[in-house]
Amino acid sequence: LDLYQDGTIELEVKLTGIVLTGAAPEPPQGYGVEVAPGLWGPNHQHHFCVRLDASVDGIANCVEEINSQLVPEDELDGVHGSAWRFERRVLRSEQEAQRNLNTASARHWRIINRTDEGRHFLSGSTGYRLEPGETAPLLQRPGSPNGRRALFATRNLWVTRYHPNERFPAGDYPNQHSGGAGLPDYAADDETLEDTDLVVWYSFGAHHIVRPEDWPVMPVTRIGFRLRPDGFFAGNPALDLPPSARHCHHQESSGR
Ligand SMILES: [Cu+2]
Repeated sequence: LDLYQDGTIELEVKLTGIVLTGAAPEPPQGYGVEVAPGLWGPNHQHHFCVRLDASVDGIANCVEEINSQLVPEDELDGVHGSAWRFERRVLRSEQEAQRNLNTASARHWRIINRTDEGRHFLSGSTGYRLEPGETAPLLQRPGSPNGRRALFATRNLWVTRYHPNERFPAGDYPNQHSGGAGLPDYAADDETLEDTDLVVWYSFGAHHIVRPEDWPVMPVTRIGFRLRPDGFFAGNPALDLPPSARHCHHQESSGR
């Protein structure tokens, strides 16, 4: 986890280690890749879910979704066809706040404080943007044991009302329930999510079709996401930083 001088918070998951292998003269077609003579690495995925106990300017928060679209042709004033606009929509309840990425509309989310307690520098509400990174869809049959237990990974974004005992996206005992524990259970009562104490859950995954280069030990693959100030500061917060210590030293030693 890194906090940068422009207010960006980045979570980086780094995957490395030794891939599991099987021994066969040839890997089964489509299920794996040969990594060394007679040795193959099977297809697999790595799924993560991060619990973000959000507080933007206090606990009265909302999460909104932002989608961008081309302006319909019949609304166009100009002739260039390049006009596009975004729409923001507050996710109002726990059932509504189960969302997936959509690259076609550059979808992302924003944790906001629109109450009077929030600082309002400009016309918008105070906010922090959840900026997705690379991810992979969960490939498990919905009714299968894994599919029922890993329901958290079927949505990139979940938002739930804060409850101190709701801490684990796959439930307290991920491998020992028959399905539906964790996030689906937390969201089942469909509590409202407007201007209240929220928990934002972000699920993302790494899709691993093994490469020969992942053998005998895998170089690091990175996945993750960023939280970036979006209406949180009145301008670029990195403009008034003091000069670096190295720069100061140089000025002193050169007598300037
Ligand atoms: Cu892997």
